[in-house]
Amino acid sequence: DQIGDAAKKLGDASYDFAKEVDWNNGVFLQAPGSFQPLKALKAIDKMIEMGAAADPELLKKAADAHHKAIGSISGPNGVTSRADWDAVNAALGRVVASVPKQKVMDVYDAVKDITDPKVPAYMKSLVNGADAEKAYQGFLEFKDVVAANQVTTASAAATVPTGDKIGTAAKALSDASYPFIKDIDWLSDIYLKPLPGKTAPETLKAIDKMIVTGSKMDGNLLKAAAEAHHKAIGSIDAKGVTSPEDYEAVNAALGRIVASVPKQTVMDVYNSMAKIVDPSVTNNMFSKVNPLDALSAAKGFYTFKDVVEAVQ
Ligand code: CLA
Ligand code: PID
Ligand code: PID
Ligand code: PID
Ligand code: PID
Ligand code: PID
Ligand code: PID
Repeated sequence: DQIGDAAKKLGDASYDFAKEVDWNNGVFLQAPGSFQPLKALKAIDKMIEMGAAADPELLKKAADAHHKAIGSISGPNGVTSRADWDAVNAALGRVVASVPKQKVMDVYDAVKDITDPKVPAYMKSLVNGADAEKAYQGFLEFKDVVAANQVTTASAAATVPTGDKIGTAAKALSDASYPFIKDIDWLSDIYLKPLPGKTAPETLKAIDKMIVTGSKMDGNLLKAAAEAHHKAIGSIDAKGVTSPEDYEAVNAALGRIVASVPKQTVMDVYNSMAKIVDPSVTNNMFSKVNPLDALSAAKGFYTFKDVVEAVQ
């Protein structure tokens, strides 16, 4: 297709740049400017809306391309192979083309809003500037091909199951865990702190398991889960906490996407996360909330998971 061909040209223009970026640099965990959680949540909300509008099959293929690319990483900078670099660009170009232009621009504008204008120049200073310029020229040509292949209307909303066992169980889980949700400091910057003692390549292994899981999930249910998060963001209070109803809808939606993949796939995520999250991190989270609320939430979760497993 045209986007695939254009991605090869983009690769010619951008792979030198890709090799010079230190993908393992911890700086990419930081906010790209001053820390503004509510504004950052707005930017993420725009990404969620774009993800919900994207073609689920193309999202799956993009996830597969990322998984494959992780498998061909070499060298200290963590760069993938030239062929996989091109394949990721092609897959993302197709995802972008599957949503109306305005949804893409909304992400761009919201990210710009939380990005200090000095950040791009700083990023450029870490690589060969001429190669960054060459990559950008390549991107500008690529985006014209994407625009020429872009849809003009958004896809239909997801179909949301009703009256199912997971929906009923989500009500009980949400009643048991909403007090815990209200105890959590959602606007803290602690969630952007590095995981103690873990390197980027180690962390990427766990993310890879999530990518593999996401690719196997039912596309309609994933879309529904993204829509539920978007709605929940719309009802947050000043402390970032969503309404009880929207929280319940998120739990139901996540229970359904978990049930749409084999148990072992879910356990692979859990086990890989357990390898990188030191118990001190979990204990620290626990120390900041009312312990009775956390225990009630945990009890609710362990009951909920049996319902999910029975449907899985
Ligand atoms: Mg989410 C999970 C935040 C968007 C899909 N997500 C999580 C949690 C964290 C979070 C609260 C990971 C850390 C953790 O396990 O804490 N997500 C979060 C934010 C946003 C977002 C702030 C921004 C909008 N997510 C989002 C989108 C999607 C997902 C758009 C795609 C549709 N997210 C997704 C999945 C999962 C998460 C599939 C998880 O599996 C993970 C999670 O919650 O695992 C348990 C603990 C969890 C909480 C504090 C909240 C849930 C409370 C439960 C139901 C009860 C509590 C149990 C117990 C006390 C703690 C967990 C025990 C542990 C051993 C499992
Ligand atoms: C400017 C001035 C003009 C010239 C110009 C110009 C530049 C415009 C630009 C630009 C626009 C632009 C856009 C970019 C957009 C990036 C979008 C990223 C989206 C990320 C998403 C993430 C996600 C997920 C995911 C799916 C999940 C939801 C999420 C489900 C269902 C200024 C040059 C034209 C770069 C969507 C993918 C996992 C949130 O206009 O004169 O330069 O760049 O998890 O959804 O699972
Ligand atoms: C524009 C203007 C509108 C019209 C429009 C428009 C276009 C927007 C577009 C577009 C946005 C867009 C984005 C693309 C992004 C591609 C990103 C590629 C990333 C590849 C990576 C590969 C890798 C790895 C990996 C992880 C490793 C690092 C690597 C570590 C820690 C402008 C059309 C709407 C194409 C990251 C995965 C293995 C490097 O908006 O008018 O057209 O395209 O090895 O991580 O090692
Ligand atoms: C300039 C002037 C214009 C021309 C121009 C120009 C240059 C702009 C540039 C540039 C922008 C730019 C951006 C770059 C962005 C790279 C982003 C990389 C992200 C990597 C991540 C990696 C990671 C992980 C991971 C998970 C870990 C955290 C991490 C935990 C909990 C100035 C040329 C356009 C290079 C996210 C995945 C392992 C961080 O605009 O005229 O030149 O470069 O380790 O999670 O640990
Ligand atoms: C233990 C001991 C027993 C008792 C027990 C026990 C506990 C087990 C547990 C537990 C398992 C468990 C699992 C959890 C799994 C969480 C999975 C999260 C997945 C996240 C994903 C993220 C993503 C995306 C997304 C889609 C994108 C890709 C991504 C596309 C196509 C120990 C109690 C049984 C919590 C998949 C969603 C946006 C990466 O066994 O005695 O306690 O918890 O962006 O894909 O866009
Ligand atoms: C288990 C054991 C196996 C069998 C199995 C199994 C089950 C795994 C499961 C499961 C995992 C799972 C995960 C669920 C997670 C739910 C998370 C809910 C999060 C809700 C949020 C709501 C909100 C917001 C929002 C953003 C705001 C904050 C809030 C900010 C900055 C165990 C079946 C495989 C259900 C985050 C979105 C508005 C609070 O593995 O043997 O069954 O379920 O307002 O952000 O303000
Ligand atoms: C313990 C002992 C057992 C019993 C038990 C127990 C407790 C475990 C616990 C607990 C785990 C736990 C986890 C919590 C996790 C909260 C996660 C919140 C994530 C929030 C995010 C928010 C954000 C943003 C956002 C984007 C911004 C950055 C942020 C930028 C660029 C010990 C009870 C089971 C509470 C990610 C989205 C706005 C950070 O196990 O016997 O009690 O709690 O602002 O992006 O700025």
